[in-house]
Amino acid sequence: MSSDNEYRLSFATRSVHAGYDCKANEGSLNPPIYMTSTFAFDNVEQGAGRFAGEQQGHFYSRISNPTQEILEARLADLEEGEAALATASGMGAITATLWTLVGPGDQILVDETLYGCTFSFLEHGLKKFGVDICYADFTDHAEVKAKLTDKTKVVYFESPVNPNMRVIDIEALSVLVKDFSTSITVMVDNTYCTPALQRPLTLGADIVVHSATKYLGGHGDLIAGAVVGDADIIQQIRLFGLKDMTGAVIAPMTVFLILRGIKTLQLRMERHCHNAQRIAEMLEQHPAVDQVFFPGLKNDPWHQVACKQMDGFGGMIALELKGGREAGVRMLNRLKLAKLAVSLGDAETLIQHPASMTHSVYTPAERAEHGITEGLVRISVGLEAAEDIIADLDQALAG
Ligand code: 3LM
Repeated sequence: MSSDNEYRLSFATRSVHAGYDCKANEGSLNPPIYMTSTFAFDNVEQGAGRFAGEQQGHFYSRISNPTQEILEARLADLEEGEAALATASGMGAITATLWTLVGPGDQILVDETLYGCTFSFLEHGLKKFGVDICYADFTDHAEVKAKLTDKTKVVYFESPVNPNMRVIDIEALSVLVKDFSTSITVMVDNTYCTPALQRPLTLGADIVVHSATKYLGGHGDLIAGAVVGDADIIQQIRLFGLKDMTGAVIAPMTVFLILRGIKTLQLRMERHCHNAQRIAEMLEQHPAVDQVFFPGLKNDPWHQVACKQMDGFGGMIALELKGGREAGVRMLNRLKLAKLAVSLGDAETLIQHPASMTHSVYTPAERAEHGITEGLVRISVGLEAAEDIIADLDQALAG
């Protein structure tokens, strides 16, 4: 079904149909998996034309592949962007994009808290190549404004932020940056929300990146990523960041699994949101819990911003126990149903300790500076019955 009908189909419908026409594929309800590295040309002229970008058509699967093309069309549609690029991992998406956008002497302004490997890529990777990495608290707009310079090429953040659940006002930030300079690219990591809950491009951002390993795939059985934005920049990322710099190419079978996952994205996100709300409310009342970080709670500092830009509060919760790190470790070691594991967005509830796991690439001093406390516990609320997750957390907290 075409996604550019004049009548705009709903998100749930587009999640099932966008980008794929079964009539063009022998009626096959699900897309064919093109397991091929290369594509045969009719003649030299055609091959040369494809290499030169003068003729449409695939020529090598490091650049494009028909199965991948379907996922890219679906993601572009759901994020309301012009084009998308699927990659081998979320880090593949982030690195391919940043390698394309910046060079020596440029500055990237980022929020003070980032997923651990994103921080590591900037701090231990791009910095080595002469890119200046500057941090600001993106919930403080005056600070962001003060740190923009004529060297700033990219403004980058996650919302909600992994792992501490701050929520950054995407629209206000984008306006602020564009007022300073329209040539700065605003890049948002939308992994925690997915387009089912938040569409940064409609709020003024230029590029969205994803770890598709998480909610988009949704079943914990793959590693993948994606970038969405204007067609010309996506083409640049495909032909440089992906083709030449990272080679982070997604496999056709992985693409198939993500397309399957996305069909149930909205349904799953509704359940994740519902479960997380109940669990956050339970934790808020629990005597062993010091603080719960979840934007769906009325007294969460980011509740209003979240109401403005998100269609649901998501499935991620962070908390701090009264006994700090020691109490957190004790609780994690007592879990029975929830799995002690990194990653997020799976059917299974996953709980982890950011300071020693996902954010362990930060030194303790860097964690303190970047707003990641040592006792923080992160929950990716799964699709199990909320009461069963609550019972497990209750027994673990009783220890
Ligand atoms: C994690 N996160 O448990 P991949 N952007 C965000 C992410 O959370 C992640 C990536 C990008 C986790 C992975 S930690 C070893 C496990 C907001 C990944 C990177 O390359 O697909 O893993 O995405 O928080």
